[in-house]
Amino acid sequence: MSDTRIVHGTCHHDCPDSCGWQVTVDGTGATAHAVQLRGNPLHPFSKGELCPKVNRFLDRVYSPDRILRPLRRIGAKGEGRFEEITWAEALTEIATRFRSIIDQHGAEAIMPYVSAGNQSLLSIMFGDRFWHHLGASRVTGALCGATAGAGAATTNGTGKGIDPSDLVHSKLIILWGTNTRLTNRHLWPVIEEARAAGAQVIVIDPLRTITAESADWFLQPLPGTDVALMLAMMHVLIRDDLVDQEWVAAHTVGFEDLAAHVADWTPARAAAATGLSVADIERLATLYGTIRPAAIRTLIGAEHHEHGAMFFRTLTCLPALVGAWRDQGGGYARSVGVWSNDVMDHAALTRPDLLAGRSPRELAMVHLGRVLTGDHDALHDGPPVQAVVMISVNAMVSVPNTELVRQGLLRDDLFTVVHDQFLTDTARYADIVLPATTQIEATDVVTSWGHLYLGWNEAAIAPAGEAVSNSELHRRLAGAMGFTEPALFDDDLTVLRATLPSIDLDRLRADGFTKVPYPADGRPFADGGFPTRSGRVELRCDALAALGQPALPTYAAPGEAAFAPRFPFSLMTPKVHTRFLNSSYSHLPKHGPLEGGPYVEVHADDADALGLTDGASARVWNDRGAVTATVRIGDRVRPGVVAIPWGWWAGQHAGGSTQGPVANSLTNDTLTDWGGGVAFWDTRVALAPAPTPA
Ligand SMILES: Nc1nc2c(c(=O)[nH]1)N[C@H]1C(S)=C(S)[C@@H](COP(=O)(O)OP(=O)(O)OC[C@H]3O[C@@H](n4cnc5c(=O)[nH]c(N)nc54)[C@H](O)[C@@H]3O)O[C@H]1N2
Ligand SMILES: Nc1nc2c(c(=O)[nH]1)N[C@H]1C(S)=C(S)[C@@H](COP(=O)(O)OP(=O)(O)OC[C@H]3O[C@@H](n4cnc5c(=O)[nH]c(N)nc54)[C@H](O)[C@@H]3O)O[C@H]1N2
Ligand code: SF4
Ligand SMILES: [Mo]
Repeated sequence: MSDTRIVHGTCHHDCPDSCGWQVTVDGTGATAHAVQLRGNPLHPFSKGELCPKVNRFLDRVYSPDRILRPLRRIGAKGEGRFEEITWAEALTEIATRFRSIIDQHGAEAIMPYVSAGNQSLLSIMFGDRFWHHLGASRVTGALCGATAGAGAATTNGTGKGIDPSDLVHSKLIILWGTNTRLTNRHLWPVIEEARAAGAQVIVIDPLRTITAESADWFLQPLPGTDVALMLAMMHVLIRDDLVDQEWVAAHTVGFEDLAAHVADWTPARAAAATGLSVADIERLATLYGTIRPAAIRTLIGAEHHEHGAMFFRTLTCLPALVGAWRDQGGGYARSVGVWSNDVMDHAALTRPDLLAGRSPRELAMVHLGRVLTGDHDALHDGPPVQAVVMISVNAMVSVPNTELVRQGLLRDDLFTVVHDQFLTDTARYADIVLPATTQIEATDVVTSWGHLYLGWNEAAIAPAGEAVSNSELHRRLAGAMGFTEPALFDDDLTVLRATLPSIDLDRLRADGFTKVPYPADGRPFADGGFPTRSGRVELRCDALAALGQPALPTYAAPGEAAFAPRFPFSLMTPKVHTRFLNSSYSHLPKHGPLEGGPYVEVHADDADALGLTDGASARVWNDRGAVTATVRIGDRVRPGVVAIPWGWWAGQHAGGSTQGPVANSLTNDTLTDWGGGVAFWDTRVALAPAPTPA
């Protein structure tokens, strides 16, 4: 039909694949209706395929549960009773509360809390302008990625690594703490292609994931012990003369110190720490020292530990020792989002100059619960947080130590605003809920962390109801506050032009994607050139002293291990479900119900010892909280380790209360060693058969 159009877009989810899509739209203007959304076959990475989450994206867009108008709470916090109000009323109420908080406590008593529910540029960062101008507390660190980047940057001076698509050239691929087939599915064909050409694929993960099941070889260390494994690999590489001495001499510092340091890291010592066999450790090191090109692929999972940065700091020493960077398809491949920084003017987007010389207090993103409950250390002795504005985050499902967050959100004197598409577990605690657009309702640009293409996202339909994009939200907040600073009101295209000065936006808009600069020979560090202080790979990094960290890669057990006598099991809370993306989708009818329901996976030996049977109910608890879940006996976990897949909302758990606990009610909110991430997966629990309900 003549008024059917195809509109190009890019998936906004916090997912490395940043797939290109095409929306088929009937009609124009306010009545335009999206009738189909499918992969863009021309997209160089996703090649026309989406995933089981986003294949049903239009069900999300047109869900009867979308929030379409601003809401004001009329019930108790958490209860979920709201009345619809106008935008004018909502904005007036927010501005009035903000002004009175600023008068009494200063602007630092206001905390913006923004995560990557939409990782498009404007969505995630334009708002910084408003918060800077307001002088609100700044939020540091992240639930995701900050620790991995910071750890790698210690060794290499940058988070930059090789283009994952170049794994097609590798002969050895180590998937270390990444579940490629689930979390990065469009990379899997690349790995299969390498394998068809003779590559070996090794997976190292405490969980037997679907990726582990597809590997040539699977190694299952105990959670959080990989640094010991890496140190023993170094020991073997040095002992057996498998080090690329020429490359090491030219492009690293500290080799002699490292060699002395790992001299007593024998495979036997690492075997005791990791639960792996000496033979496996020897074999892994030998394969890594003898096969070229050798790539280590990792993403985020392994950063979620107290010593998460040390994992990445140590891991990035390995490619240097064997000179893996020499080869296309050799080296370290993690987030390539850093390459798009080369075309981005970050300051033009976020405008730190709007701080006007002020330096507002910094609050750790990870410590949301501690901050909201008035912990003085977490508040850095500054004013209590009196208002929190949550954007693109479902904190009551995604943030560690959820019960502490709940305590905070229940505070009568806390003013909470949530901007989302749905009445999430978090939105239930809001005083004001504001409706957010979906990705097909707003124009933006997406940088990818799994490939080298920037993606254009054109609005395909008008916003549903009175929903607004994140950028429009911040323009409205600025208006309501009576601000006159022009930068707070810039329109989307103006901001995108300033942010991507070297990119031809008209061309990007027409094509849908464009590649960011990357060395043509695929060997970014073949001849060194690392942006560290020494200009070399820092096997010894003296700058770490300033962070209270050892200069050489060092293994330490997590603090939580001290609880082992009371809480004998190590708890993993992984992404497992193919139909979920983080906290999103579990509440939708074609997603949650098809994934079965929350469960706890237990090894048969432990289940026997505890009297747990498959399909029965178990209570899992620690000092932070308790969760009841169905027992699944299986071999995905080692004895001593249990796993509760994450992403379910409270109401989907036993008991069905929307204010009940979730997996993160149990998790550890300790900050990572550096980088400001979370030790989700250094969590100890106990479990027992659940009492049968009366
Ligand atoms: N136990 C445990 N916890 C974890 C993890 C784990 O593995 N285990 N993983 C962690 C990781 S890696 C991450 S990234 C976080 C993710 O945690 P979250 O950031 O909470 O996750 P998402 O579900 O991606 O997105 C959050 C919300 O953003 C909303 N949203 C989507 N688009 C927009 C938009 O354009 N505007 C607005 N305002 N809202 C929008 C969605 O509706 C959704 O409710 O969770 C972390 N938490
Ligand atoms: N289907 C689906 N895809 C997703 C997401 C989703 O929720 N669902 N989330 C998206 C997001 S936000 C992100 S950040 C990425 C994450 O992508 P990945 O990092 O690949 O995924 P994770 O499942 O968080 O972690 C990967 C693996 O790390 C392992 N791991 C944990 N601790 C350790 C350890 O100590 N040592 C080792 N060796 N491994 C460890 C976990 O068991 C897990 O299998 O995925 C994205 N893609
Ligand atoms: S969630 Fe990931 S795999 Fe699915 S469409 Fe979006 S970018 Fe692609
Ligand atoms: Mo993430």
